[in-house]
Amino acid sequence: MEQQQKLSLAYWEDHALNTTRRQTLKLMSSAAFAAAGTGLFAGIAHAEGKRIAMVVKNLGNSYFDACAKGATEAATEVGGFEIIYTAPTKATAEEQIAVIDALIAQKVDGIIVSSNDADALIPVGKKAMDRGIKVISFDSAIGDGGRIMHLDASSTPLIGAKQVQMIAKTLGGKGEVAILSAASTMTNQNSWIEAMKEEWKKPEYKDMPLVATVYGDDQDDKSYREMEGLAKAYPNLRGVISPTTIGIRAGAKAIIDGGLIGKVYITGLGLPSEMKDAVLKGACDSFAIWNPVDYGYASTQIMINILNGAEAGPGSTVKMGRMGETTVGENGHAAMGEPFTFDKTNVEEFAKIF
Ligand code: RAM
Repeated sequence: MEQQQKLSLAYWEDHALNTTRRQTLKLMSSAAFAAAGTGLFAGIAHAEGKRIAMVVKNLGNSYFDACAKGATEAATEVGGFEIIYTAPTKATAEEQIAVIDALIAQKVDGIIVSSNDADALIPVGKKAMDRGIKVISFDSAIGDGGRIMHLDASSTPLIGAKQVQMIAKTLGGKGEVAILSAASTMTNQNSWIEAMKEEWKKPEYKDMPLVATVYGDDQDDKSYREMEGLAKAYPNLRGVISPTTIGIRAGAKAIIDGGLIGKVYITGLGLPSEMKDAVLKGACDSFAIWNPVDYGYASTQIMINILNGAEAGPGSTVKMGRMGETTVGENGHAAMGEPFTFDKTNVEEFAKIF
């Protein structure tokens, strides 16, 4: 069985920013976590059970593999539900719609989606719901009308502001900064970038201009090349914010390979297991993320409750199992918790976990 441990609150007060009780990471043992594997896999099957599909942006992303691990944990905990973890090979709306269409044909009971395009997925989400399939989104939202509700990992203004604050701290508030995002259609990255720009309006960032925003499409090779391109196009570049686990790890590698350590620093949203080397080598001073296992778990608990008859429209309070409960706002969005910050004081410890 998976072994779970809770870090003490005191630890987090010492090592993480914005710690609250709700934020305390529920940690999985490294062995249990490794079992998530990569790519497509199905969770625990229950012959008589209901089927919940988790459709993520693309395959081969350890962040989503961790979310799927949490989904399986929730299904196992409750019993009577099977998780189908699936995604297109490329993070495009077109391929994702084809995956969802196939799930509709298979008459699954529920679909949890991290969307590659908020608007493009509304019709297929609606089609699924018209056929009695419950649809929610998590991570990257489907627009209104294409899902019952959306679970954000955390508050969007907080995630955006935190990333600007991290790079400002590293650079002492001075120097050119660029954003290396995922795909230009992705709802979550776009709303975080908007929130970053809000934070950026504050006078303390006047000597830290945003010079460019580029897109690596959540592909390692494209993100790496975009980082190389930024360094060439902006010789005075000092910082990069990458609000994607794929972008930040590829960008950090390009900084290391390009001999840019000490000249250009990257921050953003990353997995400790993928960012450990970059932090220890000095390409990244600090970065943030929530626990993706908890996130997949919380989303699946919500779906299970919906399948069991719970309301999840604006104004309702939805239950997330061991993650507590959250309230759905007028826009159909609810949030799970708050992100954690990692740096050289804690990255090695958490790299063993996710
Ligand atoms: C990547 C994906 C995902 C995002 C994380 C932070 O894995 O783009 O949607 O939430 O980064």
